[in-house]
Amino acid sequence: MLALYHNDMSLCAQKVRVCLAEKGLEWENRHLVLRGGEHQQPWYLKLNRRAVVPTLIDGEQVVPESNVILEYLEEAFPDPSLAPRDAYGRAKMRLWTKQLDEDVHDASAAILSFGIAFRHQYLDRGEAGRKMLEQIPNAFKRERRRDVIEHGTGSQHFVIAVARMVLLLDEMEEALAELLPHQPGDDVGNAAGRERNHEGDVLRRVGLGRHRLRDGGDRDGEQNSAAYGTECQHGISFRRPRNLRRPGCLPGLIASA
Ligand SMILES: N[C@@H](CCC(=O)N[C@@H](CS)C(=O)NCC(=O)O)C(=O)O
Repeated sequence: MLALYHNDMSLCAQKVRVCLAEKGLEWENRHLVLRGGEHQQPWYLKLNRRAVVPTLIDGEQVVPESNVILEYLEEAFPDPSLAPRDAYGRAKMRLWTKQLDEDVHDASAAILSFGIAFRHQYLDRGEAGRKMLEQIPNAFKRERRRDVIEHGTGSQHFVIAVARMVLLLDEMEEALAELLPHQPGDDVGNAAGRERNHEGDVLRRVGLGRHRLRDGGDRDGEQNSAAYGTECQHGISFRRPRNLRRPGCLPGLIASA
């Protein structure tokens, strides 16, 4: 029987649980408490040297890395298939999963979670939190995390992560739009309205409502202003790499270079 070391809130584990469910596979639940550092224990490092979840166990075989696990499950349990059948379709699929490993998950999604929420758990735990940080095996990840725990939304990594996530959402929207039939009522005006809604959604999702960025009135607003200020302080600016959206969708955060 399959077993999965995972965590309920983990994005990477969710992908695998969805895949297991879609394929109707039984699996043994081996839940790890990340805030308790269970994933950093020596016994788990033998299964997953990067000290992260998920890890799939199939008999004697140990498979870490969520995207690798998904491909493993697809090959080991091909029915029902969840991947495109043709080579080009699979290439396109891998272009999406590759982005997650390159810079979307660790350098962006995790940085947003830590900058807004999880940093408080580390800070509240004092020495124990510092120890957990020091035990992160990957030095790039450790130093990014150290910075975002210390500076929260004011970390330059947080600002970069917001821009990276917006780019991903734009690419997803573009890909999804290609699948949707053209609506008869579509015109430039409607498209602009949808675009504004999309931008508002993105900003709200990362806790950076546009109005808050501008007036910074409440407590969150102050933090958001801090993020904006940091962008200026670090001199980071982003040019939207595509002409899909009008420029300046994230005022202040994404400025033209
Ligand atoms: N590239 C890995 C990333 C796994 C990962 O970072 N998992 C997170 C949860 S989504 C984790 O275990 N975080 C604990 C930590 O970084 O200390 C994968 O796709 O499996």
